[in-house]
Amino acid sequence: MASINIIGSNLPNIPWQEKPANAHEPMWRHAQNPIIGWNPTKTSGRIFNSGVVPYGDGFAGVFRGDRTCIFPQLFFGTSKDAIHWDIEDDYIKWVDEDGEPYQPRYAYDPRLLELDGVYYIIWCTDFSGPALGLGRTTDFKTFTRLDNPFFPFNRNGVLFPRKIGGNYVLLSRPSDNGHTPFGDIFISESPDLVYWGKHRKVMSVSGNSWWQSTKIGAGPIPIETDKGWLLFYHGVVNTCNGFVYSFGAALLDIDTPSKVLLRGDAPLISPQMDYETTGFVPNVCFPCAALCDAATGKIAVYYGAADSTIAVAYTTAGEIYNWLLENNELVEGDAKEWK
Ligand code: BMA
Repeated sequence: MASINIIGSNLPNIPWQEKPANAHEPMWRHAQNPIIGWNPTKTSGRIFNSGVVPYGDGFAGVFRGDRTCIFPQLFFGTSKDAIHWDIEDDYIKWVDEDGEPYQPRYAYDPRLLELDGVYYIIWCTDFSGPALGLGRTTDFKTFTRLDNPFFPFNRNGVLFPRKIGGNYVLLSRPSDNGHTPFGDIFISESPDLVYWGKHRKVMSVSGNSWWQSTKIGAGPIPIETDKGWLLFYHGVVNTCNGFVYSFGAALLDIDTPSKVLLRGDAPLISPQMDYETTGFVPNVCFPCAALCDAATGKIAVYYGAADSTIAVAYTTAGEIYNWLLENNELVEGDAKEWK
């Protein structure tokens, strides 16, 4: 087994279940999935694609909640064990930097991270069509919305958890105004979270591994390791019956993350459990968050299942790294820097 180490904090209270003795795959599901089921709050029929972080002596989350009218907003929640969540009934009310109300018309698929003592949230918002929304909080009480980083259309904004080469770095997927039958992962840099540039392409869809042949998008915040940035990302195939969302993994260069070092040819999790194949949108496994423990290499990935519930899957950095080494399928061009 080749070794790999997570660079970051220890998280001894990470939710965890050991790999089942009969499991062959590098990732295994939480046995009591989904951890957040249907109708979890008074105002949200479905909570799914969401962000979680360690916070205080427990955990905090920013959740995508589709309200009974379906229009999604973001909701705040807390947990002692990152499995059982207490989610507020009322959605997050955003203010601008002057403290004036600045509410997105809709908000979905949040990613949440801590960077230099500030919690950032990036989501898909309405900016004359789907675009990236960006906000921050230090206490999960006041949520300040910043200027939209990009013009429409764009989804799946994912910030790196530290500056690289002095700049903030963001993955995203330019899209269209609808359900987007295309999509590659791009990267951009900013000195101040306001002005963005140095755009590069990171990864393209694959013509060979069909699970990721229609579109791909970054998932949880990339995990720093001594071998590179570990990225979980979703991949989509268009079938006779519509899109199927799975997720896999790649390893990006630590100093130049537009370079792909390894990319798995197969999905790690693909819809097969009832809660993944049946729901509001069937056949969707959509990861938006991961918790990891540097001391042990344990990783818990949070994913939305069938746009209806939240599920968790477990792995370790070592499992994924060795699987990537054995199942590496760099798509033509991925290994170079696309300028
Ligand atoms: C994408 C996003 C996700 C959703 C997925 C499957 O375009 O809207 O929120 O999980 O479609 O419906």
